[in-house]
Amino acid sequence: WGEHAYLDMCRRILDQGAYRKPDDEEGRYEAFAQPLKFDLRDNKLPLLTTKRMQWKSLAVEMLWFISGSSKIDLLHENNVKIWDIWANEENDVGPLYGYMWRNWWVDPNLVDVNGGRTEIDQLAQVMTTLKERPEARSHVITAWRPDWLKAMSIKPCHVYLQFYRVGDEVSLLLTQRSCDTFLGVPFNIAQYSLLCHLVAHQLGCTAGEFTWMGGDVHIYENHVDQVREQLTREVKQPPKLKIHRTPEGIDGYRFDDFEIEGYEYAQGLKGAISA
Ligand code: UFP
Repeated sequence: WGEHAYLDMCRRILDQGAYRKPDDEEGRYEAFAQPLKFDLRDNKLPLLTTKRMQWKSLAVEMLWFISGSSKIDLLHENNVKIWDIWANEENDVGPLYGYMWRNWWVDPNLVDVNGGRTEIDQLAQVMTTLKERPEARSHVITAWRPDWLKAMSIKPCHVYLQFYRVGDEVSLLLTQRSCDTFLGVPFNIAQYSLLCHLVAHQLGCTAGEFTWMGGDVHIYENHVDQVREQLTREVKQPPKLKIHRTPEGIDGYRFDDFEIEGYEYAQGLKGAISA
């Protein structure tokens, strides 16, 4: 469980992982199908403590996913630049992630649907079913769309979300197909845990557990020194998330509604992106 399990996974990949070095790509150590679990109860938020996490960037990116926009203006309004390299001159990164969650549409030329283009807001549907039929086994959001991959600036990494509600507790499972263990994964774990907290908060519930399932889980060769350094550091208790306002809907949260309490972190560790 928790950060210890994340660090154990890193150690396993470095010590026992398969080494691969495709032409023109960074070499990496890999493992396949790795699960990790994080306890979100009592408002815990799994920001890693063995290095400083970029809380604002990861939270704002999640708010942008929730907004359903393919344009990165919301990121810019909050001074977050992480998507700039993927955007075109109109600030558009294509129909991926949040756009897929909120604006999935069926092309009548491809699928026989009555009444032409049918739009599906997967996130709104999940909010409704979690409220009205908590025991349903289909609180699912998918971001993998084989027929649209060409229109996306990158292939979505987080492809499958499933919520689960028992009583007033909401849990989340994320399946991530491709996982940069040092840079991407800690970021993704924290931001999808935030999503679980927000969905629970909207429903008047609390968050239970976040389960992360990594598919192709890799540590790039140019991150190995940083990971080895991180493995020597002491793990602290995760911080807590406070949400100061309950907006009308899941779209209504803003970054300044959130506060992180008791975040004890070690020095930040930098690494080059090898996407
Ligand atoms: N990656 C992550 N998390 C993300 C994201 C990308 O770990 O949120 F957007 C990493 C995974 C992989 C690379 O190392 O970026 C994507 O490359 P590919 O599409 O070839 O799998």
